Amino acid sequence: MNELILGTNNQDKLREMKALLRGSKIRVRSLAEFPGCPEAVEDGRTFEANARKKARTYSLFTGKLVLADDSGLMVYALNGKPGVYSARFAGANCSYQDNNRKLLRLLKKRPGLSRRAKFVSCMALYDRGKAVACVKGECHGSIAQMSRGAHGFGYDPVFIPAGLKKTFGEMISSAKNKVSHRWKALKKVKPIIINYLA
Ligand code: ITT
Repeated sequence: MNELILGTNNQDKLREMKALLRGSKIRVRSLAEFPGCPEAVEDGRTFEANARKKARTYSLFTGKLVLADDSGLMVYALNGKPGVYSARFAGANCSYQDNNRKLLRLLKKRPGLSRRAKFVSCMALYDRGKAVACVKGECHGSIAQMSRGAHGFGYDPVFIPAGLKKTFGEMISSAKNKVSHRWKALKKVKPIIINYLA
């Protein structure tokens, strides 16, 4: 029973969540081990609504304890966009690169302070359709003038965490995982998972 299903279809997020849970006694499984699992429709207006929807859908289907993450980038000068639309900012089926290009274009010629942004990760923990917990982690920073680095995924090559000079794309995964929004959310939810499974 000591197992947790990571409720994401995004392989990059899955890799990070697995790395962040390494060393704990929790037995981690992925959605890929549950063929036929329906994909949750992300139509919520907040990260929390979407995270809860994913966790509820996947925990009902698997009959297990599920941790789902809904995350994205919020740029202050763009009134919080791309926000919950982070994955499809440049349109349906767009690539990470398309999203980054669109973002850099929208912020073109904007000086330092108006490039402030934050990454948000909202994690919902549900057991067989019932809510157990919902937590949020944030990482503040700014948008670089151009894409830099090939590590990570998504908006990592254009995001510089506050107090640092490199983009997440220029940092190895262990360095990103020490300051990221996902790490902050997992730090909050990990003791809850351990306690729940005990
Ligand atoms: P699931 O719903 O199956 O988990 P998804 O990719 O649709 O997969 P989200 O709706 O939460 O997940 O969208 C997250 C998007 O936000 C992701 O595709 C990236 O573009 C961006 N994002 C989130 N966390 C990020 C991170 O740590 N680094 C870079 N980009 C990130």
